[in-house]
Amino acid sequence: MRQHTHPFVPYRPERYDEAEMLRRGQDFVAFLDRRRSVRFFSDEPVPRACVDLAVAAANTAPSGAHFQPWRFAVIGDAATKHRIRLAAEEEERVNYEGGRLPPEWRAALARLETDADKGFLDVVPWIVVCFAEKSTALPDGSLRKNYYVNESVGIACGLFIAALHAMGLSTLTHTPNPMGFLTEICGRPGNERPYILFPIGYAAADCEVPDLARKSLAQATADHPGPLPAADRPGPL
Ligand code: IYR
Repeated sequence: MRQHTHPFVPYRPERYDEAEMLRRGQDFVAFLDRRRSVRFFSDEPVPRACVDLAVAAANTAPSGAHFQPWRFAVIGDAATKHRIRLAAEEEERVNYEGGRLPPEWRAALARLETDADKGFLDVVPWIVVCFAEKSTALPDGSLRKNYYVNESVGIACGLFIAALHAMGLSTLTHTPNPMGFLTEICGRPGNERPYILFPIGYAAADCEVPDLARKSLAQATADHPGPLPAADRPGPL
């Protein structure tokens, strides 16, 4: 028996035979590979319970020191969604039309056909803003520093996105820049900073997405002993 200074409990994750491991892995990849970021949403209502389940999924993420430095603000009222849209568009107009996005960045975005119009923020039934807590206020009033905040919150957001996909819902990893306005609109304290804004809903019946390909497995893998074959070398984005 190991000696512990703190409570530990047994953990026995599922095991599968190798054929079953591969089958499950393939199914999971196929499921994730069907996900796309969406900018054309339906205004059809989505149960709040679905959003709550996505937050519950995010809340399973590993985190630095298990400090779980995330907060998901859930917004469903039309007036607040509209305030967010107006503030996001104001910033994005400076980006797209005011020259704040450098030419290289604009060129990288061209094939996504994004612009300063964020009308989807009015259309979606839900907006969720993930906030990252650099520090957390403890019940005794003191501030506890959090560790690996970006890594932890990034993983949580990945699980959040996957959970929405599992429920047949769509979202967009939206980062209106700068997004300090979300702190005020969502009424969050100063120790939290807006991390990602997620419009959430069903994809519109006539939704389209850019015709993009994912990197091949070889391009995504770094354990090749020699240089990648030319065909597998990452090309220009
Ligand atoms: N935040 C802007 C610009 C933008 C930046 C990247 I990098 C994208 O992948 C997409 C958009 C916007 O939301 O339009």
